[in-house]
Amino acid sequence: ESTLKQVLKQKIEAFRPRIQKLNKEFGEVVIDKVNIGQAIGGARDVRCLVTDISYLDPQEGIRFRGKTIPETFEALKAHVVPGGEMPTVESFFYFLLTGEIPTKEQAQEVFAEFKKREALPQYVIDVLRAMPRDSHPMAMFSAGIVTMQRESVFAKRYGEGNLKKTDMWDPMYEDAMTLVARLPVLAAYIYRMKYKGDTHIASDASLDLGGNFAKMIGQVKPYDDVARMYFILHSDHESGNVSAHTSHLVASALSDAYYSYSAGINGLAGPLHGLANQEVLGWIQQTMKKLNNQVPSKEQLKQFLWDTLNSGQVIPGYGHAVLRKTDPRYTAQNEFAKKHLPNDPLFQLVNMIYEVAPGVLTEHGKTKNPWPNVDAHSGVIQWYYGVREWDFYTVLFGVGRALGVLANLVWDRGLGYAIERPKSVTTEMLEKWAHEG
Ligand code: FCX
Repeated sequence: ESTLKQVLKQKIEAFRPRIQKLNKEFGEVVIDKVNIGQAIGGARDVRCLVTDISYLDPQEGIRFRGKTIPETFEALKAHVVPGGEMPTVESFFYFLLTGEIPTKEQAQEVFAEFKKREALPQYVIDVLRAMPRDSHPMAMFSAGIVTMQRESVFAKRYGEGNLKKTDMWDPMYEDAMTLVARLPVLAAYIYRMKYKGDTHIASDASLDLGGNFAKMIGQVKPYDDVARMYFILHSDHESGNVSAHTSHLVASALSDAYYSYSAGINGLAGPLHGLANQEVLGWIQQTMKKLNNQVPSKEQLKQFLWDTLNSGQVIPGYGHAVLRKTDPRYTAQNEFAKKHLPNDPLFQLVNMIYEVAPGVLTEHGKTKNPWPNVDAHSGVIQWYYGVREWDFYTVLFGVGRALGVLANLVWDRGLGYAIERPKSVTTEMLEKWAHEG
């Protein structure tokens, strides 16, 4: 049994009494109340989910296991790949799951586990190939994931009829490890099949998850670091976002990781969520096209932003349901780009949008947050390195998001979280309560 699994077992067992005590002794303590606006408005800000993997502060942004993004990178610096600047996804996943920084040996074990599990079954390839080639890569990604459900260790063990609730995290962990290991291979297969003339590059047994992904899609250094950075930055954003929440909700019915994460991917595919990174690039390209590929002036840019808003569209990459400042995931990418592509015209345009859009959105007066989110930046770095098929960008998000979602699902099982079942009311009831004040 791997060290990671042993550490997890001990951590979960030590943690479980905290949840049991809270539930039994303090279950009645009120932590929030809900108003009509929240019932109609997507349960915004209602505190009704629990996770210890990450926490999103409206002002400072995400913390993974208590650490900000710069602190996370700093803590994992022993796991930076030689010659690069980003830590391995393997070491980060260990950290997300356990809250501990792994030793070199522990990270190496994760690496070996992933290698053992990563091969994409032929039947997945057959399913992908049966889909129309112009299917959106997110539809292919989701289908590929759900197709592998037949291999779920959780579903099998549950079906055997003697799986104790306190042991459920174990087969969930097994499925999570297999899925994380296979997702980059699945994503790379889709990429090469759809966009690179159906030519494929074999997985390299010597490369870590990020480096191997870069190689399999046909990229060279420093794109391996771009891949590691992307997967880490997109991993987790607490529990209420659509992809994480969907996965948690589906898993709460004791559906396995394949069903759950495929569902999460379907949510990530929406333009208000993960698809925004593809939309940003589309928007930028459209803007450049109108100007015969010249970088616009600030005045012109302001006009384009207003045109977008006036036509009833959102400015993709700006605004957030929880954040109220610039997303530190945007900042991390911006710093990387400053170092590696300072003179890229699209990068300069992204910076110009950052100077202009918050003012326009503030004047427009609707959004509660005029600042950029993660998606405002991600496409431009991909484009620079030659990954220009922008409908693939959300798949990259999806490979990364699995790290957080699946870590959460393992803990959900470990702590025995209940099937989700919020209560709905009728409009008539709302009107009655509105009338009563
Ligand atoms: N451009 C124009 N209008 C915006 C806007 C934007 N970027 N962001 C919010 N608004 C509008 C909303 O559409 C809403 O208008 P309405 O009252 O007419 O419905 C109003 O401002 C209030 O919305 P707000 O409370 O600020 O934001 P929400 O929590 O409802 O929505 C998202 C949050 C992220 C969905 C919203 O800001 C948006 O649509 N942004 C653009 C798409 C995007 O970038 N999504 C990616 C987010 C993220 F990081 C991710 O999940 O990947």
